[in-house]
Amino acid sequence: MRIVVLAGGIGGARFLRGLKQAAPDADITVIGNTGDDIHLFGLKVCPDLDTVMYTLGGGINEEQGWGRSDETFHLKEELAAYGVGPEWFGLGDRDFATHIVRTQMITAGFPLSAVTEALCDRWKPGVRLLPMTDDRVETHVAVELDGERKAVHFQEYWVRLRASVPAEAVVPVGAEQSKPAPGVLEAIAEADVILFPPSNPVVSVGTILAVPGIREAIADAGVPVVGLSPIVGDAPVRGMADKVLAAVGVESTAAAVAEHYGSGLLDGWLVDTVDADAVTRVKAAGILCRAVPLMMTGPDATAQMAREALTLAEEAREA
Ligand code: FO1
Repeated sequence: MRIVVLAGGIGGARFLRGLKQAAPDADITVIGNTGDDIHLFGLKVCPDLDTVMYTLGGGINEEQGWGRSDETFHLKEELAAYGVGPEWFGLGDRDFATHIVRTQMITAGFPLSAVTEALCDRWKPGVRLLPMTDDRVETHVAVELDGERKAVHFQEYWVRLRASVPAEAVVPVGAEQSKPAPGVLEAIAEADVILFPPSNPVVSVGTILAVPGIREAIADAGVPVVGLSPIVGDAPVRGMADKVLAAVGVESTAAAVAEHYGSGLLDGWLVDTVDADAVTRVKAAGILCRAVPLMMTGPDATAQMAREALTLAEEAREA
């Protein structure tokens, strides 16, 4: 079975670990969000691609869900000693190696998709990891700071500001001019099922869908598209999805996110058991829906979620 997954960072990566356990023989292609990418210290950092690669490759810092395990921060300390910032983004020594290799290859003229493939040669994530595009797309957030309205890079909003101020707007800068990376549209066209994991619907899945051609390819793929709600009990399971959902006028509920994606895209939607009352509303939007446990409390729980998603996809295929 060929499965395509649109993944952001921590939630998407953890879901993928469960999907691999639930469907060990499946051929999984991950279309990774690159809107979180940031250029720091002359290096290109790709948080969501790295989180998928490290999580599935066994190098992730499990508690954090990002960055490398067994990290040290000597480079970060030395940079700070020189007064070279920013200090608010925690790049570890091991992680720096990934960004140096990536930047070296990009400077040599390799596209991000080729770079990602090369990095995955080491990590062997057991999925094909494609960036959504090889073009530069960076999500910026419009905020009101000290009485003035400004746009800050997503990472500054997320990490330095901890999403403590309302997001007035979320803009994937460069998305309109970007094109799907090699292999993305082909993977979607050849997929037997397409999954939206519990990633941020605005800055992760939403950003991937903002690359011209990807949303249309998924809508026209003619195979089941099933998503899992990142919102449980009217709150994001992790992160601050509610802050960016507000920016796009979507209430922070499991049903509202399904409606936001729409029946033109989604055939099925899983909500957590605490949101069982949302099932009727989601079905009324023309999307199959089931309430199952959605807390990724461990590999087995996550694998069960993935099985539920694949089951719902088969029901949608028959419907
Ligand atoms: N998240 C934080 O909350 N604090 C950090 O200092 C931080 C550093 C960081 C470094 C590399 C990397 O790949 C991810 C990092 N993240 C950090 C997480 C990152 O902001 C998020 O994983 C994604 O951008 C959103 O999914």
